[in-house]
Amino acid sequence: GTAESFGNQVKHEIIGIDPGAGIMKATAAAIDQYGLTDWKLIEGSGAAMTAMLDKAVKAEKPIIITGWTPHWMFSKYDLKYLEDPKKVFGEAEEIHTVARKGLKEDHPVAYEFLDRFEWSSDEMGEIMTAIQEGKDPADAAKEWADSHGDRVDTWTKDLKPVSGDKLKLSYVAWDSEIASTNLLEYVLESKLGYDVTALQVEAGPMWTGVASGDVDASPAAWLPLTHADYWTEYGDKLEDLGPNMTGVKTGLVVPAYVDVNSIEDLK
Ligand code: PBE
Repeated sequence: GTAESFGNQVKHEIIGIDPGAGIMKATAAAIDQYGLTDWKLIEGSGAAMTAMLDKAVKAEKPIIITGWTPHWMFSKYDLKYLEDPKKVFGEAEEIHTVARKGLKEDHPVAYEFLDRFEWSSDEMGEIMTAIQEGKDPADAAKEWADSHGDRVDTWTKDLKPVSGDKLKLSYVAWDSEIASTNLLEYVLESKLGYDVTALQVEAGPMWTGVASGDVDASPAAWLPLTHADYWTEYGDKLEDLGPNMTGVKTGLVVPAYVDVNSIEDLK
């Protein structure tokens, strides 16, 4: 049938990203729960995955990837999520900001800003698209912040800038998190007077850094499902500042021209 030939065409390979990403665990669970015994999940990186997607779409070839929203790939290409009737990829996912314990006492201004910070996937999409089109991430974040002063004001209103206090953020090189972290870094530095280091790390170290107190905060905690394992292990060793974005999503994604609509069809 259609799905069988699709599987053969893509060699039963799902193009994944970095092994620490929650979406990799969810995909392994999907392979298990939908009985996709022929299928393999290929490890790589967000950048390698989008490069392969770009190549496939340009050639109108079949491909299946681990995808998420917000991501610029959905505005650049005509893509669809495969239906997930077993809800292996969860529902009502959110991105939370997490902070180390004691941040509120040590850096109350940064804490208050990070606690207030929330935005929409469309807003993040504007920064992501600018970066994807070749802009340096720091410049893209600066231009967005400078042209959305009203939004920045709602997060920084009445906060008194500090003078050069050091602050450490951590994030993973996922396109969504590159956008959010660069925005936080710019606002913390240009509006609130901090000297920020943004450490690019793997997903595990991102969580352990905040839990151990080596890192002050991260805007990249996908909950409740995507980072559930990390949350179980580190949730009580850090502070959850709540969602900075709601309505986000992860799943298996194919180009719209692929004739498969549900994960169940991959069997
Ligand atoms: N992602 C993007 C991450 C969270 C942010 C969906 C690739 C993950 O799977 O852990």
